[in-house]
Amino acid sequence: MRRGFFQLAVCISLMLLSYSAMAANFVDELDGENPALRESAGVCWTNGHQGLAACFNTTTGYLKYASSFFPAEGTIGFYLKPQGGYTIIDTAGRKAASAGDMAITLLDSKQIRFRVYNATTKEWHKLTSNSYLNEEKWYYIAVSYGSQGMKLYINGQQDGTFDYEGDYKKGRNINRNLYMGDYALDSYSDSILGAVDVLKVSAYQSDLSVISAPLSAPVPEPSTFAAMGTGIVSAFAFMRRRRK
Ligand SMILES: [Ca+2]
Repeated sequence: MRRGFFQLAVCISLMLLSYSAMAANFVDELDGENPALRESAGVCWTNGHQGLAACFNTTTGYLKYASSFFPAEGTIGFYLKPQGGYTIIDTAGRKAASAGDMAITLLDSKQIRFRVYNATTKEWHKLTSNSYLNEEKWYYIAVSYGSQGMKLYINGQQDGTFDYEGDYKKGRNINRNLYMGDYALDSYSDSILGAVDVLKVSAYQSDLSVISAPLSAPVPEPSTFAAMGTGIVSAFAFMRRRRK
């Protein structure tokens, strides 16, 4: 009896420990200007997935986060309502890549591409979504990177095919700032167009608390119920896949 209680206590402690280890270590709700958190230029604010969202209606708008927000390995997630443009997140800028720099972009085909640069082979490791996104619809995008390799998730489901996988190299430039929208330091203006909401960053790879964000939206729109249904179906599909 006492031994059983002890085992239960150990079990609960381990669960709590693993839960705290899974917690995302940085969340930006993107509910408006916040100079203490990040710099902003040319960004508008609109009704978001949760509260407000950052909107990008020119190719020069950006939000800039200090390099401390960009872990050497981990998971990054955010809601995206895509309309066009190119750069969603960039740490290097065009033609200035070095080890570990990464970018998340929206292709003309409305596929998501996640790239990490290998300075040894001078190649970008490119992982491109098999899903094609629709405009005016919210998606939850997450990427994981580090020693376990690169992974891409759309609405909680792993997605993507490598155009070039090669020898993935862990690590990054410690001093790289993280830009959302246009990378302001290069000579290109190529921000995504559309809206981004709730940026989550975790120093843990494949962090479930970042990958499996709920799709339910508090914004009362008829399409919300369809999105919730899709989210629930996705969650079940995800759980079924996890069990295998
Ligand atoms: Ca928000």
